[in-house]
Amino acid sequence: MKSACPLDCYDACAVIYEDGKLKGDPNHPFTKGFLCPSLNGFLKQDRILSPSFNKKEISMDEALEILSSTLKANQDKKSLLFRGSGNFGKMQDVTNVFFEKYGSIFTRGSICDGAGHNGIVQGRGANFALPISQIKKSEVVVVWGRDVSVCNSHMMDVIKDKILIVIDPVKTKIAKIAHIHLQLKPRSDFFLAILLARFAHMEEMEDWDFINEHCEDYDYFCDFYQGFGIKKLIEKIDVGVDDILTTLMFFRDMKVSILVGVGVQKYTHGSEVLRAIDSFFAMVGLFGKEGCGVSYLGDSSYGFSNPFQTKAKTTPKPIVDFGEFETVFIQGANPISQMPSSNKVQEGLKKSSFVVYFGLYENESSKMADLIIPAKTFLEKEDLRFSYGSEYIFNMPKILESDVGISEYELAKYLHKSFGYENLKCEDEYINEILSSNSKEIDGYLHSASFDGAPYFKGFYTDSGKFIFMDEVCGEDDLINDDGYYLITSKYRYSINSQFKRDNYLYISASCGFDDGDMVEASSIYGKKVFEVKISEDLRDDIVKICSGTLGVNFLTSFKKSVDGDSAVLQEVKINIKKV
Ligand SMILES: Nc1nc2c(c(=O)[nH]1)N[C@H]1C(S)=C(S)[C@@H](COP(=O)(O)OP(=O)(O)OC[C@H]3O[C@@H](n4cnc5c(=O)[nH]c(N)nc54)[C@H](O)[C@@H]3O)O[C@H]1N2
Ligand SMILES: Nc1nc2c(c(=O)[nH]1)N[C@H]1C(S)=C(S)[C@@H](COP(=O)(O)OP(=O)(O)OC[C@H]3O[C@@H](n4cnc5c(=O)[nH]c(N)nc54)[C@H](O)[C@@H]3O)O[C@H]1N2
Ligand code: SF4
Ligand SMILES: [Mo]
Repeated sequence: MKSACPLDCYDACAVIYEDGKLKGDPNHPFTKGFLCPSLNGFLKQDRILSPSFNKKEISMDEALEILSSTLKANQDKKSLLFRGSGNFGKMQDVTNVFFEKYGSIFTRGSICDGAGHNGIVQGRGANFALPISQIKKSEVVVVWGRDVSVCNSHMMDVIKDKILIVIDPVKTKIAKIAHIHLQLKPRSDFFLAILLARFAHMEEMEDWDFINEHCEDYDYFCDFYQGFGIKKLIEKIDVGVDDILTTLMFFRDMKVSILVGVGVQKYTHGSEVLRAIDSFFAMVGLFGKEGCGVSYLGDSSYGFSNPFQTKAKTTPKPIVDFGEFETVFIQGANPISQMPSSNKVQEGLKKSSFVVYFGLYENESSKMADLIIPAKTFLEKEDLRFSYGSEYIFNMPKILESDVGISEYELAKYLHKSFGYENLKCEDEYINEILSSNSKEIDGYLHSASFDGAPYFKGFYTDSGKFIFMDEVCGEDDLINDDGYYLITSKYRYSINSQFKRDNYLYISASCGFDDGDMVEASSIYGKKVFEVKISEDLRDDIVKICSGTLGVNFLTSFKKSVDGDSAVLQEVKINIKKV
């Protein structure tokens, strides 16, 4: 039977479950039958088999009764619904319906892509990814702060024969095969975008027809970028000017796509980085043209009906203070590992009197929970999913029966009944409502109907229908001048964040004086942790890299949020290292 990978990933692979095995669907036009190590190992992964309360195994009926009675007893106290992205299915959101009625606080913003998304929406009005069909038409592909070979592996096949430019402080696998690799200083992408705009102006590359017809405030943007001195910009970026000028020349008369990842925006001014990249791209008139565009993690649900939208009160996700809440309901998340500033998260959760963990696997967060409720896997429940990296959407029917766990829908339904709230709609009704609101079938696969030709070819989604250039930057001065290494914390090939096989190492360049196998204490102003060193030839000598999901990495990261977008600031920190 056909389904889709439920994991939080650009690719959203089409999957077939057959003879007890998961296989890629060979006919899918983008993912073509190949699955990555994470999903290939999915069925072998040890999962939580039974609920438990205060470390004692209990039945699901008992767990639900404890959940409901404790929620009732605590209803006049503050409670938090904390959701992660362990499963990307839309039906994860159904618990919103109960917790809104119950009066819980929800989180807003993101520990992932929120800053960049915000910057895009400010300029374009809506954040669309480029459909794969458009990227195929590009002549030049700029991979900017995205580790395509690790996080978006099916894209490799689409772009391998293009002119490739990679902008990344790390020599990633794709950087090694690129025509140009701008191995810039971390956190300098904003300056690079401004420098590209300055050089484009000097080279008279403005597309005046596009600017006059489709954009607002170009004069302000022009004054803004002219305010940055070229010499200072080059110093901040720290790559050769010839490569930057060659990169710029590809934007003249060629079809260019820029694939931007979350790497560029894990900073206080993360929103402005995307706004600056977009502003440069609009200036040279490439939005809305065939084979051209800036593609980030797109708003995949744009245009779809959302029956789970709530008006609940919210608190910014990256700096949520768990200790303020008597009850914390954690769903599909591992906040102790994945939230920035693990010390704060741990302290907070210790203070809460009732922590519920609703997930598939044991991890740091389940260990701190009073009540553990196992979830069902994507094969055991009805769902559908969108993709933030392509135009495809998928039905994910229930394929297997299992005695283990409970689905998000069944849990929400139980709580509704137990609290005497109005019944939820049937599961199928929700799924059909969402699917029928904005999908179309092409050659046997579902697409989001919002993708019709090149995004923005009919204009932008702002009130005026025009692109709005940037003219200021906030948070750019939060530059860290402290001593130490920049922290790069990106993704690992064999895990999806903290799920599956997690990495263990701190990677550093050989020129920094450490050896493979050294045990080092890495410290920042937020915390410290011991890691084993692995030497990497792919890094600049001013950075250390520790992957997402590595035990303890977020003891080093900041308790801050981006100026716009309420997003995590995972990389704005300097790290000191000493051997232990
Ligand atoms: N295998 C695997 N795939 C995944 C995931 C996973 O954990 N494992 N996670 C999924 C999730 S949740 C997401 S959000 C996506 C994210 O996928 P990506 O957008 O690729 O995110 P990251 O790996 O965090 O960072 C991407 C790149 O940014 C670079 N980078 C870091 N700092 C900077 C900087 O200041 N400037 C520039 N230009 N580059 C910088 C890093 O070196 C890295 O190569 O991947 C998804 N796919
Ligand atoms: N240092 C550092 N920190 C990071 C990042 C980084 O690059 N570096 N990346 C950030 C990003 S981009 C993201 S998206 C976040 C991710 O952070 P989280 O959303 O917390 O992601 P995971 O670590 O994947 O944990 C997901 C949990 O979901 C549970 N789960 C899986 N499937 C289901 C299901 O069907 N139902 C339920 N109820 N639970 C399920 C699993 O038990 C798993 O433990 O981390 C962020 N944190
Ligand atoms: S994690 Fe990504 S690449 Fe791997 S199977 Fe799922 S969608 Fe495909
Ligand atoms: Mo993410």
